[in-house]
This record gives sequence, C-alpha cells and structure tokens, in this order.
Amino acid sequence: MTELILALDVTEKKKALAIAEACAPYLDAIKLGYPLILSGGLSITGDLEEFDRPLIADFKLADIPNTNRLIAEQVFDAGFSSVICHGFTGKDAVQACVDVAADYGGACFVVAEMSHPGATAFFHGGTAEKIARLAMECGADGIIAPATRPERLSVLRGIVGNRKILSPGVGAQGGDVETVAKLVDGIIVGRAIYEAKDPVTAIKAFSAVR
Ligand code: OMP
Repeated sequence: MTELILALDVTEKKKALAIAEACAPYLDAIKLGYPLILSGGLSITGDLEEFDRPLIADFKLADIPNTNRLIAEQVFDAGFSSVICHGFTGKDAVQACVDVAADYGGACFVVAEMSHPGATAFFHGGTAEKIARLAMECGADGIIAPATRPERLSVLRGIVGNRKILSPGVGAQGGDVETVAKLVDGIIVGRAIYEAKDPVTAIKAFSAVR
C-alpha cells in the first residue's frame, strides 16, 4: 500500500495541530518543514507526539558535510524519524545525512528531481538520474521525485529499484493521485488537504486511492 504523507505547511500552530489531530487516523507520516517550524518552533515535534505518527523533517539539507551532519543531528534529537536532503551537493554531503540517520535508527531521503515547473532547468538532462544513483551509493532509504511527471517516476524507479520513492506534487501542483500512487511508495500531499474546506474528507479521498 502506498503511504500517505501529510505536508503540514500550515503557519498557524494551533491550526496545524488541529489538522494533524483530525487527519492522523488516515495518514502514515507527517512532513514538517520551514513554514511550520519557523512559525511554530521546533518544539512542535513534542506537540505532535501524541498523534503517534512518524515525523519527516523537510529541511532539504544542502550544505557542506559538517553542517549537514550538525543539522541532521538536531533533527533526530528533536524527535523526527526521517530527514530530507538535497543530492546536488555531492556524495560527501549526502553521506553525512545518511550516516546520521543510520546512527539514530532513522531514514534519509534524497531529492532527486523536484516537482515544480522550473525544476526542469537543472534536474533534467541526466542530473536527476545521477542524483538517484548517488543516493543509492550512499545507502539512502529512498528519493523524492515528482508526482507532476509520472514518466520521470518510472525512469527513476529503474535506478532505485525497491528503495522508496516519496512523491510530492499531487493535488495542488496538478499531479494525479491514481496514476502516481501505482508508481511510488509514498505520496506527499499538502494544500489539497490542509486548505480543503474539510481536511478529513479530503484526506479520506486520498487515503482511499492507495
Ligand atoms: P503541496 O503542493 O501543497 O501538496 O505540498 C507539497 C509539499 O512537498 C511541500 O511541502 C513541498 O515543499 C514539498 N516538495 C515539493 O512540493 N516538491 C519537491 O520537489 C520536493 C518537496 C519535498 O521535498 O517534500
């Protein structure tokens, strides 16, 4: 079954927690990034603990190995179970994230190709494939790849085999959940759920597809 990951990019802490609570029964993990952490503080991981769902830290780490390591340690110390890093920084920088994740018994996912239209300028032409290969060499748990381009998911699947593909871009960015759910291990959905009039009805609809 394809995992359903809620991207909780809600900048009002109270609202974020209410949505997480209501949606928790229908989701497999919650992804937090700069929007909520910068507005609500890192301690929100403690507030979310009671919903008993794994937390994915989406800081898209893209620094030198030492800085990546220091940030990743903070991430896992704060209670996250996975971290997302960029891959274009190269092997040593990605390896630092993978190693910290392994030390904590957590997971590391590497962005191979982004989902927005502008991403094609730099990720196409062989770069995404190279990053996906690098992620596998480093022992990453999987990659992030675009739900907005299902044909790219198939190409990248050929590289990562049975390691995980987590895929953002369904709903608000135009990706079709039925098509994408068959190709990936996890779909990441944000606005189509948290901006819906009734987030529970919305998440149930995504949950039913997988
Ligand atoms: P919605 O577009 O609102 O569904 O949110 C998608 C979520 O996935 C956001 O948190 C994005 O930051 C994230 N994301 C992408 O949309 N595209 C990417 O290429 C990578 C990510 C990500 O790493 O999660």
